[in-house]
Amino acid sequence: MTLVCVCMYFLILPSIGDSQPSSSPIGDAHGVCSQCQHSSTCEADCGDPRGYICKCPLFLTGITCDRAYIRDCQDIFDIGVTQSGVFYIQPDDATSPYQIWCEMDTSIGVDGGGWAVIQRRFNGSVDFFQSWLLYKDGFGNISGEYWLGNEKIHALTSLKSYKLRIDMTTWDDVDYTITYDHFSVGDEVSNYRIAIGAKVSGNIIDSLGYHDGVPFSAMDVDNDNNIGVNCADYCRGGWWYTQSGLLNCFQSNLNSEYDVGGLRCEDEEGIVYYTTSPPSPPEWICLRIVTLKLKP
Ligand SMILES: [Ca+2]
Repeated sequence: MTLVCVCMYFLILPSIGDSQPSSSPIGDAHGVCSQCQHSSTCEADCGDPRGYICKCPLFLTGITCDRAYIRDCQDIFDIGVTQSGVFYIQPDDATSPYQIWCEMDTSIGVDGGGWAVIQRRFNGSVDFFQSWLLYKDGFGNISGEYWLGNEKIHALTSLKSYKLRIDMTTWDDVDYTITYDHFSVGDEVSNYRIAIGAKVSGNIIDSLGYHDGVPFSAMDVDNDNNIGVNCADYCRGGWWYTQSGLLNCFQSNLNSEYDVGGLRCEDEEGIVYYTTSPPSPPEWICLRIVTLKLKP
């Protein structure tokens, strides 16, 4: 009897949250290739009992490419990868691998390379006024604008202590940066409560510390302490909104709606970051580009 070994090559480019087995119409029809996961490629192999093998992308392993053996972008940087791009990682607390943009640019000095990007915005192509569930799972495009997802951020920051760096560019093309010595996000039971350390460097004041210890809120889940107002709905984003005294909802609102041209900046709408601390009168910058990234 002649063994006929028929498999199709295919490649699926997944979006955020992709953890389902890859599939192809022909593969599914014959039960072939159905176990290859993530963006692995199925290849005919008559020496394998399944008749095929899954060829894994970089850093994925297992016969179905179901897990990653790299935990964060620093691990990738440490083995000599210096090109920024999309990679699979799997922190210890993550149930499956996920994709993330690793920024390997060393031009920013001793801190360059090994940064795991958890949020990136630069052209307004992705709507950030989203539900709790989407903020939980993540949304957008890993090669473009995205929110990594609170579950994935929690898994990553449970691994070890991470620094947070925020890079910002205004509509007037002024660059700002700030680095904190610690950043972590709790689990869903804590409502993804944020913990922010101290500012260690940068050319702008700390306006994220105001949100330290605060649970996350989204358009459909109000965890802020502003009675009668859902800050996430009112301020058009998903963030660690809070109220302190007469201050309202935020000192930074980096997941708010993308305000092209900063036209609503005067009304503190759009992606906003305060440049003054209470009790000084509020002044703020409105942003065209913002990135949040983590490094051990
Ligand atoms: Ca409220």
